[in-house]
Amino acid sequence: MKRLALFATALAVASACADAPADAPAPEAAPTPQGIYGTAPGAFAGTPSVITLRPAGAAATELPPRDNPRMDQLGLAFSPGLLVVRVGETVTFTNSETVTHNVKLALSDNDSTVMDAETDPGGRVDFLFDRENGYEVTCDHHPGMRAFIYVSSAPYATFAANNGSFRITDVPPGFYTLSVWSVDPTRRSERALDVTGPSTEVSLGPG
Ligand SMILES: [Cu+2]
Repeated sequence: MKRLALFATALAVASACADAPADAPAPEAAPTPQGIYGTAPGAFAGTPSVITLRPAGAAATELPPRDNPRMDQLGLAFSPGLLVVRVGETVTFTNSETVTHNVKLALSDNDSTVMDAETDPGGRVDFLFDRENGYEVTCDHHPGMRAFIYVSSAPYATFAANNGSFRITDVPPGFYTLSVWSVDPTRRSERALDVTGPSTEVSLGPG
């Protein structure tokens, strides 16, 4: 009798293993990204898309003041190579090496030059950005030196990765307008976005 009972128990266990995968530990799921994330059109001519988010409606978002953003010239390169600036901010361009550089700022949309200044070794030049747009940054002396600045009036703005993926964090729930800006005007778009929780996925198309 005892042997039979043992056998029955073993059978029950075997069958439980075979048809009850719910007991097996679930494979490790990737954590859901926090914030607003997704894909936008990829980089165009080497410049990634810019994603901006502004509250829909009249309520303006107060942005805390911050120190002037800075872009340095070092090692025959601009650093950082991509910079987001708020409308009304002044950017300080510095030259941290022993060769003379130049900072030329041109509006991305029509290539008009808004600043063209020499930066001596150890020197600096400031520029106040009062107009929302993309700006090509180059140095007359070194054609390989390039950077890009996007000036935004939105409280949230970020460059996407070259493949278009992006993420914006710390966005309170509410109604927003999400915009994609690209050097290529045909890739620009705008859509309404209702943020209801800590994680919102958005597909803005390959463009
Ligand atoms: Cu230079």
